[in-house]
Parts: sequence; C-alpha cells; structure tokens
Amino acid sequence: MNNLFSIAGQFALRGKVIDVTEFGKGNINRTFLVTMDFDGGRFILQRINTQVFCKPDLLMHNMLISTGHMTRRMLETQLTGGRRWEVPVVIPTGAGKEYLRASDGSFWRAIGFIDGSESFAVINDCNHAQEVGYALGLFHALLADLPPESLADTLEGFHIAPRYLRHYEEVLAKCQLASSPELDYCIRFVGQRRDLAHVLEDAKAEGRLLLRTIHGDPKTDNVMMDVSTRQAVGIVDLDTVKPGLVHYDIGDCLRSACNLMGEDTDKWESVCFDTDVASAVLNGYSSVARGFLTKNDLDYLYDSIRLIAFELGLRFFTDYMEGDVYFRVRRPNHNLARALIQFRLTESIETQRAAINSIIRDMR
Ligand code: GN1
Ligand code: MG
Repeated sequence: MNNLFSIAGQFALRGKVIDVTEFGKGNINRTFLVTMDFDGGRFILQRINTQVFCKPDLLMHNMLISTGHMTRRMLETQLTGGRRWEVPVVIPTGAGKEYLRASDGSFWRAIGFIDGSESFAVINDCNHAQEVGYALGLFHALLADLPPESLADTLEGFHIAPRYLRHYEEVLAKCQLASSPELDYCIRFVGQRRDLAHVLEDAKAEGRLLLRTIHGDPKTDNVMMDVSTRQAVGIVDLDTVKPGLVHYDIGDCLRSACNLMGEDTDKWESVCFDTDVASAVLNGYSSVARGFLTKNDLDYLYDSIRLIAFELGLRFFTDYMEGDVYFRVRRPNHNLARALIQFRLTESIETQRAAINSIIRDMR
C-alpha cells in the first residue's frame, strides 16, 4: 500500500495523496482511484499488464494521438451538439513523462477522473442503452478522419477471430483436462461454429469492410454517465484504440449491453440477448454516426454481433484450458463460467436473427 501511495504521489502535480482504492473490474490492468487532500482532487492510476500489452509506450503514444485528435475535432465541429463530452486526459509525472516505470519494472500511468460521472456493468434502462450507443457513435465520429495508420498496433491479433480459433485448436490439442458436461458443451459449441470466425476478416480481405480507428473495448462499463443528467459524458479505457473494423466495436458494445444478466452471472443458462436494448443502442449510435456506415457495413452488422459474443466466449474458454494466463480470474473455473455465458448469449443472438436484422433494416 505504501508503494501505491508513493507511485500515486509521483503523478500528483499538487497536494497530497490521502487514499488509493482498487477501482472497477478490469480483467487485464489493475485500476485504482486516487484521492488527494483538496476538494475534487481525484484521478485514476493504472498498472498496465505488460504480459498483455508488451509495448506499453505504444499504448501511451496512441492515447495521446487519439485524445488530441478528439479534442481538436470537438472544437472544430458541431458533433457534440453542445452536450457535455469529456475526453480522457493523461496526467504526466512530476518529471513530465506520460508514464512511470517503477524500480520493479512495473508500468504505471495516470488519467483524469471524469467528475460527477459513474459507469455500470449492466444496462439500467433504455435511456442508458441509447446513451451507450451514442457514446460509441460519437467516439467513432470524432475519430472518423484520423487515418488509422497514424496509430500503432498495441495488441497484435486483437479481435482477429481466425487467430483466436487457431490458438484454441492448438490449446485443445494439448489440453489434459478431464471431461465434464460444461467442457464438452463448449468444445461442441465451438466445433459447430468454426466458419463463423472468418466472416469479418474475409470481408476485410475482400475490401468490403475498411479499417478505421476503433475503441476495441466499448463495453458498458467503459461509458461514463453523468450522475445528474443521466447522459453519457465520455468513453474511457483507450488501450485498445487502434486500426480495426467498427464492427468489432459495434458487436462488442451490443454483446455487453444486451446481456442484462451481466458477464459474471452464475445463471448462465438463462442468459439472453435483449433486442429492445439492441434497438436503443443502435438508435443512439445512429444519431451521431449513421452517416459513415456504408451499405456493406450494415450488411455485416448481424454477423458482427454474433461473432464478437462467440469470439469472447472462445477467448475465455481457451484461457480456461490454458490455465488462466490472460484474463484475471477471481475464483476457480472463472474463465469457464465466463465462456458459458458468452456462448449462451451467442445462441440467443442466433435464435433472434430475424428480429435483430429487422432492427438493422430500420437503420437503412
Ligand atoms: C478485457 O480488462 P477489460 O475489462 O478492460 C478485454 C476485452 C474483453 C473484456 C471482457 C485487452 O477488458 O477484450 O471484452 O475483458 N481486454 C483485452 O470483460 O483483452
Ligand atoms: Mg479494456
């Protein structure tokens, strides 16, 4: 704890650190809320997981480029329509660096806390869903003219589903786990959907879908909501901002928002995809970003919703079989339980294909 105080103190530009508490439920990095001894003095301190992000300086490079671009675009355009919108701010160390490498080699960075805001792992109501969609749409709109090549690839293979499938097959071939009904269900589940993994990458290779600047992880937890107006005021967690398909983002946002039982429920068999929430999210998204979605983009939306839920299940399941080397687990078999939830969600998406396509048709 002393160590955390001293690390936080190296970022604080004025005042004294009075509290450091673990914050949020991140599966990769460790996040802390730091409180200072003056009114409103709070910021976010993060220890970057360098096993996952092996070039953390690239992460900060992307963050500075993307936040700088968004801030300029907000000033130059009317995209926010006068609404409150906050772009995360990198807080430098006292020595003027955007990150800190501690003596034990750990990598730390600080980001301003968006005052008067909070976020939720599960959607509260349709207004919340609409706002989550709006936040992602505004994020895409603000970055629409940033050439994706100006950003580094901070996490090679991220959201490239065929790579996850290949890795899964290698891990499965070596897996020594004893058979169980859940394990067998997951193996069968993946086996029946091998073709699905290629859908977006094939469309990308054929030039039907184009690379853009994406968020990479727009789950509902990452959309900050103003505590009094109940409007979205920012989107945080910019570590996976990089070139990609907006489909990864839209699929990820929907697989998160439309699962009202959350990513961690113990009743995985009851998980379902809520189409009213999907409609509200896509409505909010379209209100700011409909303009840059092409016909091809819309043609692949259903596939992306199905794929990203499946892909996350596959990533959790592979990690379970590999011995929890990627996602932080909080209990035994946690990654298996997480995988079952995403697979069940995928099935629910499949059975509601017509309803989801009808929502997408309304966007045309
Ligand atoms: C991870 O650590 P966190 O919660 O921001 C993961 C996302 C998953 C998410 C599922 C870099 O994000 O891809 O969708 O868990 N991030 C990375 O909760 O792998
Ligand atoms: Mg994240």
